[in-house]
Amino acid sequence: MSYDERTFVMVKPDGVQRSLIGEIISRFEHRGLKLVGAKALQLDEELAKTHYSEHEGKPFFEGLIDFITSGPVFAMVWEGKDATRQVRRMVGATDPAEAAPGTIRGDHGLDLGRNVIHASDHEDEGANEREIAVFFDEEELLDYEQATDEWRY
Ligand code: RTP
Ligand code: MG
Repeated sequence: MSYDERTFVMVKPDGVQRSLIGEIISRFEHRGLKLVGAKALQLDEELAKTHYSEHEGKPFFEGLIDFITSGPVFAMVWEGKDATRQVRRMVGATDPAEAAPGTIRGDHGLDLGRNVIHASDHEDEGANEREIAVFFDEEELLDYEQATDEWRY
């Protein structure tokens, strides 16, 4: 298992409007993951459709694109042991109404269409690397040691 696996995370427009960026960053920091890239941006329709291309043609697709382009998002790359799977566990089930309390969605939402955060799917092989490449150039990502690394692993 790789200790420097990277995964893509994005606070959705509802999370930005509800001032949850700091709360979400704190959770990943406390878990022991390392932030290697971050930026605030406004998705246009083209970028939104590229990001969610797997859902093209589904009944919720147009609504999803409208929502994700409705305001700024906060995109991040987090690094650590088993990062993709561990972040998804922390994010919780897709529908916040079903997400376990203690997860980000389970603690911060009630509605499927307003679920605060996106994270790469660990069951979709390579989704993390593909999504990172959609949002970040390689030179925007950091490779650095933290003095506390040896206290994590
Ligand atoms: P995400 O990609 O946003 O992290 O969410 P996810 O993996 O948990 O769920 P996914 O199946 O990839 O769905 C993407 C987003 O589409 C909306 N959705 N609506 N109305 C519906 O049946 C439905 N299903 C999915 C959700 O906002 C979900 O996050
Ligand atoms: Mg998904």
